[in-house]
Amino acid sequence: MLIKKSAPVIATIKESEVTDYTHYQRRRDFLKISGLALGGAIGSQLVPSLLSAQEHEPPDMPKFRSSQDDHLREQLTDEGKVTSYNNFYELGTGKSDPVKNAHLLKTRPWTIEVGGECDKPGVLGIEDLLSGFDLEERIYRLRCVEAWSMVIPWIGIELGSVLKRFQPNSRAKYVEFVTLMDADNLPGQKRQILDWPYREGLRIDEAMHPLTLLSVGLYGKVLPNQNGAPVRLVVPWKYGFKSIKSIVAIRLTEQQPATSWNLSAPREYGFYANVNPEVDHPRWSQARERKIGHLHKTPTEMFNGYGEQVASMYSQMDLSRWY
Ligand SMILES: Nc1nc2c(c(=O)[nH]1)N[C@H]1C(S)=C(S)[C@@H](COP(=O)(O)O)O[C@H]1N2
Ligand SMILES: [Mo]
Repeated sequence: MLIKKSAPVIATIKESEVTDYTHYQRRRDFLKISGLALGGAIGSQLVPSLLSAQEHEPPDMPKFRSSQDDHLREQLTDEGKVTSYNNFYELGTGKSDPVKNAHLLKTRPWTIEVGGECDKPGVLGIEDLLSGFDLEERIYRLRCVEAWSMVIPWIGIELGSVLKRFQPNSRAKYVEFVTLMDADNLPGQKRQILDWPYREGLRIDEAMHPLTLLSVGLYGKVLPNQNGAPVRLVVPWKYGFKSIKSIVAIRLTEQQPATSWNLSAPREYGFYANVNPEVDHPRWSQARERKIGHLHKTPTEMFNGYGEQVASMYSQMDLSRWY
């Protein structure tokens, strides 16, 4: 009878539409929910409250194409670590602050304003992004400038395919990204930790590179708030601070945009910030990194291991120098 009471919850799961992986995840979610119902013996009262809570939450992750990268899949960082050890200064500077304060980030309604040097500027609603593009899973290494790393199964869309819809013109040499500004709700923005809102940028060829992702999910699910919901950038060959979270604006520009970390400490955080074991941060070495969940440090790879795909973009740069 428990199953019957929970039926409205199951009804949202269209098994024929999801990959094996999301099926597995949703089954786990369903078991969690029915476990809850069992615990609170007054199941009939619990179900309506669960449903009304769901109305205010983002929808389930739509269908996506799974990654075939079995090699990286074997190295995945635990989901619990990916979603509880975070850098998201708007939600606090401690690693466990973002998950604690995640509820303070309001992700609906959500739009991304796309403008600047393009022929078709416009506004992209998060629902259009989720339904109007092919979603795919990409398992990427993420290397933070603080010398730790993770392996994360993102779900997203190539940024280039999104940008093309807005028809960048010939003056578009760079792309600027801006995070939500909401000092009333985001505790970090009440303090002058950074020059808010958080801003990042890429050169246009980096933005159009097929590895560059706009991510809307991870581990088969909608992106958790602490990881930058509802949409964040992922640029796997660059230090993690380039992968800006909770994006509300994208602007195509002729000049290199100012970026938050570069503004706050220009000697420590460059615009390019390509992962480079040979160029140390002024205050620590970048030669090795700590993979979260592993005991020993491992050597850092040039371009975080993506050199084969991206090195040609930097053939004019002296890679022993800092950028
Ligand atoms: N808006 C915003 N984006 C951000 C940050 C931030 O503080 N604010 N931190 C960055 C840093 S330093 C890293 S390492 C990654 C961390 O992403 P994760 O918490 O999903 O692992 O997000 C990046 N994007
Ligand atoms: Mo970082």
